Amino acid sequence: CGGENVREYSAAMRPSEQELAFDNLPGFTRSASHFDHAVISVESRVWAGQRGWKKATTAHIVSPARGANFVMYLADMRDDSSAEPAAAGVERFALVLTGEASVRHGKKNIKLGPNTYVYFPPNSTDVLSSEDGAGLLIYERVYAAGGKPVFSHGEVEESPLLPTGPEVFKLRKLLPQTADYDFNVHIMDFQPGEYLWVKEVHYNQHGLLLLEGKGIYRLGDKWYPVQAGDAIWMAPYVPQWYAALGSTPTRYVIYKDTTIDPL
Ligand code: UGY
Ligand code: MN
Repeated sequence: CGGENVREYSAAMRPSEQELAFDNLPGFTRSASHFDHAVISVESRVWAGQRGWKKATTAHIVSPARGANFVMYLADMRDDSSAEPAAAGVERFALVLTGEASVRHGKKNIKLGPNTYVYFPPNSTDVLSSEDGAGLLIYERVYAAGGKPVFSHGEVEESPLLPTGPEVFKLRKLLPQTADYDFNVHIMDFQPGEYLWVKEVHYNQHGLLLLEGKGIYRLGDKWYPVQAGDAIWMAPYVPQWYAALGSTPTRYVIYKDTTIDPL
């Protein structure tokens, strides 16, 4: 035996030498879709053009097509791209993930670098653009609160930390907590080993993007390993719980509808 006919089966003994990675397994994905939740992991993004977005593509993650009262999508703005205002009656929130965007608001030209956000109230005519490209997370919903929400923008890190009762995670809310707003956007930070104290079940809906770190998300009776870049849809009343794992902190951004009487 031996010579040219030697045939070794090293995949079982030395998988890394064969570039065998769990992520590259053909057809394998952690993405999952159920009536009350979905995991849309990084490898499942589908980019397409969208009306109103010039020199940009978008990847939708959540929309009313799955029963949500909002849309959540990523926008990949290339050089000299722009976004027309949202449709009449629709409010829009954008978090800058990468690059730089700008907003012309009245006479002001506002620059928005990574980790900044902007909120456009319904019927805003402000145009969002990018000279050199930007990656954005966008939430939109048909405004339903009957108040007077106003244009705002800011830096995530400058938003104050809020009390969280028995919870250990750090919490920021990027929109004012008044009845003028029908949703808020929370930024939540966990150290490795920290987890949600409340095993939450609530009427509110969520659209979540994991920005940093990794851990386990429990949704209904399923347990999902998740990492930075993954997104999650949570329908009303889905049991939800998270534990941050690994050696680096978790940060996620999460949409939560508010102030509407559930009846
Ligand atoms: O505010 C919330 O409902 C939030 N703590 N939920 C979550 O992180 N799944
Ligand atoms: Mn929740």
